[in-house]
Amino acid sequence: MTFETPATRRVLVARPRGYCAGVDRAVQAVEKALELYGAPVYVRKQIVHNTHVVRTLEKRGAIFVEETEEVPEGAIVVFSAHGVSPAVHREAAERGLRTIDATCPLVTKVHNEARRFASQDYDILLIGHEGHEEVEGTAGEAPDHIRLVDGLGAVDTVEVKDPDRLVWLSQTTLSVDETTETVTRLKERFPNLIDPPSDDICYATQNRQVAVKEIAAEAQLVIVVGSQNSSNSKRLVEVALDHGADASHLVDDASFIRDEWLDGVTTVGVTSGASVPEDLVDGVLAHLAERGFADVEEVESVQESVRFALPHELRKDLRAGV
Ligand code: 0O3
Ligand code: SF4
Repeated sequence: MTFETPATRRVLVARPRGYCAGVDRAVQAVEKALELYGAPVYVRKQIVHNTHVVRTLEKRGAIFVEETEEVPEGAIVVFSAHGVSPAVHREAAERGLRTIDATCPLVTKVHNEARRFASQDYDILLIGHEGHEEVEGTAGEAPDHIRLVDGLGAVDTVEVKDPDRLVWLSQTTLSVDETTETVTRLKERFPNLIDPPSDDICYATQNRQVAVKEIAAEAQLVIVVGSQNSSNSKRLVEVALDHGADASHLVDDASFIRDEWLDGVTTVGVTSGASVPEDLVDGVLAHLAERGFADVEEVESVQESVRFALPHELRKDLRAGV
């Protein structure tokens, strides 16, 4: 097959993109656990929402399960980056499992906020997606106090105990703009609603959205690398479409790119979600280069330097040379 290659065909790659500090830590936690204790290491739910990451870890000996009851008594289980409710910790303890908690520290921060506000008898409006693991984990910290607000549509229907003792919190991977709008509408309905002490939408989510806005303004097509169940990756597609891209698609890897998407396109934007290994982006760039998009420019909008230490359970055993 031959492809038309006008000199103007170019690719703008967003930076920052790909792995955030919480994902890096969680994936490393499984890798280190496999090195330290040997296979199998059980992981409750996908460690991060990326099919390639899960497949790669499976090949190394990780076994992914839905619930802790599937883990043999006494075995090691890693909790995913999205966090778990206290009930899951209790179940694991009852079964005598050895746990490694790979919950991102920025998700743990939201759990702590939920517990604190609940202990002060606030009702908590948790903005997030129903059924998402992070929302289930956070809601499990204070089930009697948390009311889920899944998008703008829920603003008018959510019920609260006391509208004057009300705070909002959110999932870490939402659209910043959409959440701002949801909060504005919630405040119209509940004027005494208070804000969380700090942003719950994390630095990585925010930065990837800022970066994709920049490339979307100049690209007709924005390709977002990420899996279909990755909330933050899906938000990047929406943000790209809202900020100038004519089309945007979420792809697990280069094999999902359809040639017709490139028809008439001169500038393609490329970015990736926080759970996406960089080699998948490299594959997309190679695929585009074969189709005449060899002029690649990286557009950096924010510099990132956040790093998190490995879960303490692992650090202890690494220090002891287990
Ligand atoms: O929460 P989301 O579906 O975006 O999850 P991913 O794709 O695994 O990305 C990492 C985010 C996370 C672990 C929770 O903030
Ligand atoms: Fe943590 Fe944010 Fe990454 Fe989620 S997206 S794992 S909250 S750094």
